[in-house]
Amino acid sequence: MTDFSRRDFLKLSAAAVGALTLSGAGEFGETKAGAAPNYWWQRETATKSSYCDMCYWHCGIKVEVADGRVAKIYGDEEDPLSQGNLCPRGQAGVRQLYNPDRLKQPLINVGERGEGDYRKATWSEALDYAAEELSKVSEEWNGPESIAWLNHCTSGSWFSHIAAAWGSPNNGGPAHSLCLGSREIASQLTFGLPVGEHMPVDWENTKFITLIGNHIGENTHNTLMKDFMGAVDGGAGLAVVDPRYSTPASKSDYWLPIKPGTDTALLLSWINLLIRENRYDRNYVEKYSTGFEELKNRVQDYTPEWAAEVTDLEQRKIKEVGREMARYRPHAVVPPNRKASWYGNDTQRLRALFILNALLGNYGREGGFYFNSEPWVEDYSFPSMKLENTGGGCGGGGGALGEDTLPEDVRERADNKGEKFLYGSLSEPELIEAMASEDPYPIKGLVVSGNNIFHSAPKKERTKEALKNLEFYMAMDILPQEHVMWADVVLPESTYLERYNDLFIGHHKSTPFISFREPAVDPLYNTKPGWWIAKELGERLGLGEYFPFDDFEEYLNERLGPLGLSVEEMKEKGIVKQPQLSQPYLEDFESQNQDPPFGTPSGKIELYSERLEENGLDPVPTYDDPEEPPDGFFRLLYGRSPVHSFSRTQNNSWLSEVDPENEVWINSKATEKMGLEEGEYVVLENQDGKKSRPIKVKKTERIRDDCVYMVHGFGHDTPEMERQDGKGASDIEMQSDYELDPISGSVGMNVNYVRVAEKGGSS
Ligand SMILES: Nc1nc2c(c(=O)[nH]1)N[C@H]1C(S)=C(S)[C@@H](COP(=O)(O)OP(=O)(O)OC[C@H]3O[C@@H](n4cnc5c(=O)[nH]c(N)nc54)[C@H](O)[C@@H]3O)O[C@H]1N2
Ligand SMILES: Nc1nc2c(c(=O)[nH]1)N[C@H]1C(S)=C(S)[C@@H](COP(=O)(O)OP(=O)(O)OC[C@H]3O[C@@H](n4cnc5c(=O)[nH]c(N)nc54)[C@H](O)[C@@H]3O)O[C@H]1N2
Ligand code: SF4
Ligand SMILES: [Mo]
Repeated sequence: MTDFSRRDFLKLSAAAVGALTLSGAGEFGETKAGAAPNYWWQRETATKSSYCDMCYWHCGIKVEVADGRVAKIYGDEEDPLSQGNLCPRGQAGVRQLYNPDRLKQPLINVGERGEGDYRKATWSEALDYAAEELSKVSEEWNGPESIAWLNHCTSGSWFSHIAAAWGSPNNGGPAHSLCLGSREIASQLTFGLPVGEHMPVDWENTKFITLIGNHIGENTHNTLMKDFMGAVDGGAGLAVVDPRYSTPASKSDYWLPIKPGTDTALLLSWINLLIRENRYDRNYVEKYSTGFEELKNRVQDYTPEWAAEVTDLEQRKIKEVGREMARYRPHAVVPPNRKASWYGNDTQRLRALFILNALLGNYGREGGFYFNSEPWVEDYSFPSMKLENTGGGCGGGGGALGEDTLPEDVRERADNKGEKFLYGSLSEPELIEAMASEDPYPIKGLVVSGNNIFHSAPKKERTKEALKNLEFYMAMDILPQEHVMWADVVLPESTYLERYNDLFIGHHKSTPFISFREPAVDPLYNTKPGWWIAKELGERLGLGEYFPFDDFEEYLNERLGPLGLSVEEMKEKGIVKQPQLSQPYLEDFESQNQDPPFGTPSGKIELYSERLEENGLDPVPTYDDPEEPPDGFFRLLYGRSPVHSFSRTQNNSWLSEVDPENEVWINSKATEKMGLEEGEYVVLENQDGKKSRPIKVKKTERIRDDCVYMVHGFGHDTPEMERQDGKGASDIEMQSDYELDPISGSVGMNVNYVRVAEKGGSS
């Protein structure tokens, strides 16, 4: 019997807001109803230590609490990442906590999947039911590999932990295949080292920067923006390669409005120019790299003259920028972008970018890339698990280049049937395809935590088919996002201001540090922290030995003990920097008679990759033209709003006020041809006839006329979250196609095209 439907859910939310306001915890209610005005000096105040979770940069924060309510969040001055400052999203964390639309209690689906008929449940009811259903799937199908785990939040690693302990290889998240996987694999292939979460660019010493895509300033990772602007303010030259006049392009000395998808040609032509004009760092290349002669032979034809034709850029500008790089080397750097998955040839594009950096002699040199110093923290000593914990968490998924060694009774991952790609962690869209097609084997259970599978993975319709094909689907989230309201069991997590999480282990140049999160306030509603939810579920699945701690302080104390630290001390400090012998540059290794730290088989920078050659792939990047948009269509490009994180903050009252909906950037010449006005609404249609929600036109000369652009994360279909429901359009709705990278398994979504199908509509 249906206890309550979507409509009731809305009513319930409204009632809950009312109740909350009365209890002083309403979204805007700062005082307790009925109480005398409560001035701040009369309040009981406390300062709590944590790190921000509004994005994965994880700036260290201090949280001011007054009478049990969070009053303000600010940057921890001791923290190398925030350095005392937060971006708008970081400050708006308080509105995530007091968002009236939050999930408030566990829910069990009582209708058809996707229709949103739920009944309220207690935690033990929901967890008993979930464990029973997951065990049934495992028994009736093919063991734990019949259940997939998709995680992308700070607590998600506990679900990956269950997957690893139980034995499901189908465990991962979006961070590899939809974000930085190809960049990480390319860096591993070339240098034998990852780029990692916090890109090790030596901004403070650089003299010339070339950004390819990489829209720093719209992509607002706190320290990255500061370091970048510090370099530009300090006089570093800047070239920006982007089909769009992006925020960094507006600060640049050279804007190269490249034809989308042709970047590898440009990079190869710079490699060609450095070699032909003998401007590369010969000593560095001889000393630290292998394969230079092969590289030289293979890039002979990729001249700037040729590239000018292919990329639609001025030959003069290509040459000038190439020569500027050479002039400033090794203090010239071409940082890789983070969202590296664009066109399906991404590992090779990033290989070209890293080879260019190597010719500039900048890797491990001042003003180029430094070597990271990770802090030393011991892992918790869990009993040995069936599989390695490969997935989830944040920013993860670099993907080792080693062989998979699965126990004999565990099947291969379902996402890489027939070894479609060579290396890399789980490819989320390929896993979803496997779930929908039951090929190579049926996956009948799915657990999603902190991953908006309807907004981050292309082919949304296919994702829906995959969900319909499941026997059991559970989601843990903080908001009733559309994909959450398809789940059979919905588990409401406490927000980051209400829970413990694991230590955050980071670095900023030569400063390795750990930061600590404690709950700033008690959880609101009937929500629970992710570690608790995973532990309770794990115990019910017979995996209790993998959660051998009673509470999270006990877990943290075991990790902190060897460092001479404790939870009590960390509550005070928040951040602990480790005095570690730091070797940011190659010369530091040389002065200590140590080999350079390149982790490739040759111990050198591999300009020519024998590993790729052995696998029938190009050992040196080559260039292929991208497919052209069909007649009358534009290529759809997408990026970030500076005040939103992906699709997760559109419902935040402060952030939605600043940026309530997205726009589609269309070149003014094209708008004139189509008779479109600035600010009018249009419906877009893609190459497969998929239509968007109405979106406002931004008429601009800041974009080429063969592509259009929109910010990702809008266009939600979520009646449960009124503030974001139907605002703007979703790029994912238009991304019904993708190209798979044969090296990393990442998926390029810049291969979708749109046209203006209709005028009118509204948001
Ligand atoms: N405010 C905010 N900041 C964020 C995030 C967020 O959600 N909000 N997300 C974070 C995450 S996880 C990521 S991965 C990063 C992503 O941020 P970046 O790594 O900077 O993303 P890119 O894909 O490089 O940037 C998109 C830019 O590439 C351009 N572009 C598109 N196609 C091409 C092309 O063919 N060639 C070239 N040269 N340029 C092209 C677009 O016009 C746009 O300016 O942002 C991070 N920072
Ligand atoms: N079309 C398109 N797709 C993309 C991208 C793009 O630019 N365009 N970008 C790609 C990139 S670079 C990335 S990194 C991925 C990001 O992929 P996702 O991580 O899936 O991105 P979000 O849209 O932020 O979804 C996060 C989900 O976690 C929930 N959530 C937020 N905080 C918490 C929490 O504390 N606990 C729990 N349990 N849940 C929480 C949110 O409500 C939301 O449902 O998307 C990728 N996919
Ligand atoms: S960059 Fe902004 S949202 Fe991200 S962790 Fe820092 S303050 Fe939070
Ligand atoms: Mo990302």
